[in-house]
Amino acid sequence: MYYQQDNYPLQTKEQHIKLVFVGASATGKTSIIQRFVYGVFSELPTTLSLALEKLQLERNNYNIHLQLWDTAGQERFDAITPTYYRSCQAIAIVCSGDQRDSLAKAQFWYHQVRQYADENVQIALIYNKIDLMECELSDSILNQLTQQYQIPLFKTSAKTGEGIESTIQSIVDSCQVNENDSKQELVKIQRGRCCQ
Ligand SMILES: Nc1nc2c(ncn2[C@@H]2O[C@H](COP(=O)(O)OP(=O)(O)OP(=O)(O)O)[C@@H](O)[C@H]2O)c(=O)[nH]1
Ligand SMILES: [Mg+2]
Repeated sequence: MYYQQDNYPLQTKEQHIKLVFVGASATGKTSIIQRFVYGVFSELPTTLSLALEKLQLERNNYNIHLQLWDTAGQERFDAITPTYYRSCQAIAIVCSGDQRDSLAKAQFWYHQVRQYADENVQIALIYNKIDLMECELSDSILNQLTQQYQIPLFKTSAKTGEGIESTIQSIVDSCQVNENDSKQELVKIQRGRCCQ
């Protein structure tokens, strides 16, 4: 419960946000989520089934129940992934400079999301591994794609943490019902994890 200065209880609104991460294998989906939720970066096995992180976030008068759905990027799982789009508010499509085909794969995911997800779903492109010196994907190619699809582009490094909080914060913002609320830092107050 949150109180205003005059001690009248402030009405807290609840919001549920399901954010699904898709993208080619080894672009860093799991690493981004682990960095955001636990603040760590470590070598992880490839994802072979859906992993789900649950967080409760406090933001202004909102109690946000955020679910981060981590999908398997290997092609053999491509047919399963759309089943996770059901009732999701946002989808983050991840690509990275060291995965040569990951932008083409991002285009594939974009069209699949448009086909299977709710038409109001928020879609974002995340370009991960910006700490790497050699990047296969130029800014102009990335901007061209995001302009064409009219989706925002975020740049992150799960390794250094750069852009991780602000990216997820922006995606959560885009799902917020009341756009007039002033911005505050997300405060993580609860965590939970499960797998399927
Ligand atoms: N340099 C660098 N390496 C990263 C970064 N993010 C992830 N990696 C590495 O990239 C590899 C793949 O990372 P994952 O997070 O497992 O990738 P994923 O997209 O979840 O892959 P799948 O589970 O197979 O779909 C691992 O070796 C990570 O350590 C980053 O920001 N910078
Ligand atoms: Mg993974």
